[in-house]
Amino acid sequence: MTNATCWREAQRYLVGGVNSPVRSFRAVGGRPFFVDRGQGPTLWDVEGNRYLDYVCSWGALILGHRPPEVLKAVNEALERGTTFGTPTPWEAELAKEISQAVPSMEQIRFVSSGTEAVMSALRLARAVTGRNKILKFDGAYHGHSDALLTKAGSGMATLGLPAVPGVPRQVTQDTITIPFNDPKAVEQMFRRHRKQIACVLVEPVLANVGVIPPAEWFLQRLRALTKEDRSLLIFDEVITGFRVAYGGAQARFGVKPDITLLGKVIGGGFPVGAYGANRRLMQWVAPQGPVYQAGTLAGHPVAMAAGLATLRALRRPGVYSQLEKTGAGLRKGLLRLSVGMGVPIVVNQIGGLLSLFFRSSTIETGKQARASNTRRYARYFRGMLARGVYLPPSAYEAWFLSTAHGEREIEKTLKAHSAALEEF
Ligand code: KE4
Repeated sequence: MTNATCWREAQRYLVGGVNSPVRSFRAVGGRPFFVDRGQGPTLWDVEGNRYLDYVCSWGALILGHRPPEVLKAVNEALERGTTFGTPTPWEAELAKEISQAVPSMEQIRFVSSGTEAVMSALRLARAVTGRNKILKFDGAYHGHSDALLTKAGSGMATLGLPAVPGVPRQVTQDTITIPFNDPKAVEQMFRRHRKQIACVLVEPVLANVGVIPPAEWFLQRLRALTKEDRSLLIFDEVITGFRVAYGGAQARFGVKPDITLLGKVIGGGFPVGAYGANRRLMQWVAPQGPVYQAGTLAGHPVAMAAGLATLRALRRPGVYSQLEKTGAGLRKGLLRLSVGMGVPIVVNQIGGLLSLFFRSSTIETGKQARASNTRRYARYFRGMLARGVYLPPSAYEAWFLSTAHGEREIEKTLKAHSAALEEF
């Protein structure tokens, strides 16, 4: 079995050879490799080639591949069965663990993806407020539900899709998109659409157009404006949740949203999403209330076990300071080497989340990120891959570090970085 034969088969039976567009290498050239297995920070493809993994399943694997405590929990769960379609104790156990870490999530509903969490939360916000307008930010990506497929990040930015056919205008006409970190735009929108906005949906750290942390005032201002306007503030923490701090971005920045969305890390490598809020809001969700939302495998027992084992491992002292130290060390090394070689780059980093842009001035908005040199990123990506370092195959995706990335991995990355830039 070779990467080439796998790719031929994949293209025959799977659209574009992939099950999610951003995996297609379309934006960076070449074709994807096919993974045979992973361990810690490393992937091996079907030909035995080894890669240092900075994608980590798009952020889900914060403990790296096959962490022993997660494997143990999953195997124990499998001894009892796979899925039962009934309540199990583990759903409430994981919900309790999350709620203790993220107190704004008094009550939680598990779903099977981040997209489902987002679309359910929007439905809830519109029901509770009786309003329809959604305010979101240019470059953010909140999954692929119709109302949000306008000026989105991630795969839409990667493939340069400004809008998506098949999404009726009527569905997106109530979605307002403004620049992230832009004080005037936010104030203006709340004036123009006073008492019409159901919710502000924000990635508290933009991570789908590259990584862009919030300006000092940004999240606090959104909180104040939504309170005043009686609209709801929704933090999409599918990426930042349990990544930038154990309590997520809301803990790190001290701003409490009305509704929080989670995914990735809380599933420990299995398909899980979640939305949660205070009891008053969540009581609107069926079967308690009229806002219908459901899912065959929601709260999947094996996924709950994997998520619980992951969060318990993340609770250990020093985990986040280690991620911060590794992330900051990598950023410093990348910048130092690039300056020495006269190749201007920007590296935005927060905790174990970072991205590298080929651009000389700072990047604080989606527009500035999109003005970075993506052709250079594509060449850099190929140069790094040829040296066994697998970066996200898109200039608009984040690099995800895991607790399995240590000194040795940073050294290998910086060595490859130097050699790849030599070729510029
Ligand atoms: P999923 O439906 O892909 O589980 O989650 C959607 C989603 C929601 N909110 C945020 C902030 C997200 O980043 C995502 C999904 N993230 C992308 C990576 N940037 C998923 C990768 C992919 O689409 O294959």
